[in-house]
Amino acid sequence: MRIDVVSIFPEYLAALDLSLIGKARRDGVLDIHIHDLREATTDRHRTVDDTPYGGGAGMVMKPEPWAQALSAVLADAPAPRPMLVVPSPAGAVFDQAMAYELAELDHLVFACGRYEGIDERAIDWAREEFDVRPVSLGDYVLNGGEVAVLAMVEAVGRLIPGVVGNPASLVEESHADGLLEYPVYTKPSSWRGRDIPEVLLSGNHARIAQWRRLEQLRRTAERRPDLLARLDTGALSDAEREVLRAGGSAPDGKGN
Ligand code: 6GU
Repeated sequence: MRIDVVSIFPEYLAALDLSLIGKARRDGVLDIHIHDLREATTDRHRTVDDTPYGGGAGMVMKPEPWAQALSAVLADAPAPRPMLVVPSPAGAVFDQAMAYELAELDHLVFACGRYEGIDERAIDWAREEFDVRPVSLGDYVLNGGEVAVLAMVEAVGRLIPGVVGNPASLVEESHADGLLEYPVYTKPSSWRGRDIPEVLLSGNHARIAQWRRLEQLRRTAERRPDLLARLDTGALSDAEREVLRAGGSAPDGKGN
C-alpha cells in the first residue's frame, strides 16, 4: 500500500518510523511518503494560511498550496483516483469498519489541516482527481490532523498482510466482532493476593471460549452500551441474554 501525508509539520509523522509500521516501511510492505506543504508555496514567507472571508477567529489554509502539493502527489501516484482522507472534527467518525475499507485500497493520501481548516474550494477541486473522505477521530477537537493521521495509519496499516506478525491477533481483539475485548492475564496465576479466573486454568477450551464471550458482552454492556444496538440478538444463548439483561454488572457487582 502507498500512503502520502501532506502536513506543515512533517516531523510529527516521524513516529511512522517506529514499531510495526516502521518495520513494514523498511520491509517495503508500506510505501509511506511525508510531504511538507510549505514546499508547495512560492512566496518568500512560504504562506499557507490567511484570514477567513466572513470574519471570525483563526486562520484558514489557502487553496493553492494544497492544489500544488496534491498535484505533485498525483504525478507520482501508482494508479488513478487515490483516496484523499481529510482529517477534520467535521468528518464522518473513523471506526474499525472504515479501517477495513481503507485497508483494501492501493493508495491513501492524507491532507493534514491546521488552524480552522482548509479552504473548501481546495477540497472540491480535489474531488476531480481523488475520492475524498473527511474523517474525524471522534467528538473532540485537535489542533490539526497530524495526530489523527498517526492513529489512522496505524489502524489501517496493521490490517495490511505482513504488518502484524501473527494475523490471528487481528481476529481476537476489541471491535473485530463489534464487541470489546475480554480481559487478559499472564503469569503468575496468583499476584499480590489476586488470582486469575479459575476457568483459564481448566484446559477446557470450550468453557474458556464461552467465558471470554460472556466477558466481552459484560464489558460492552458496561462501557459501550451503544455498540450493543448492532448486535444480532437472535443469535444469543440464555447466558448471554442474562449478561445483557443485567446491564453488564459483574456477578460480584464490581464490573470490570
Ligand atoms: Cl481527524 N482532526 C482534528 N483537527 N480534530 C479532530 C479530529 C481530526 N478528530 C477529532 N478531532
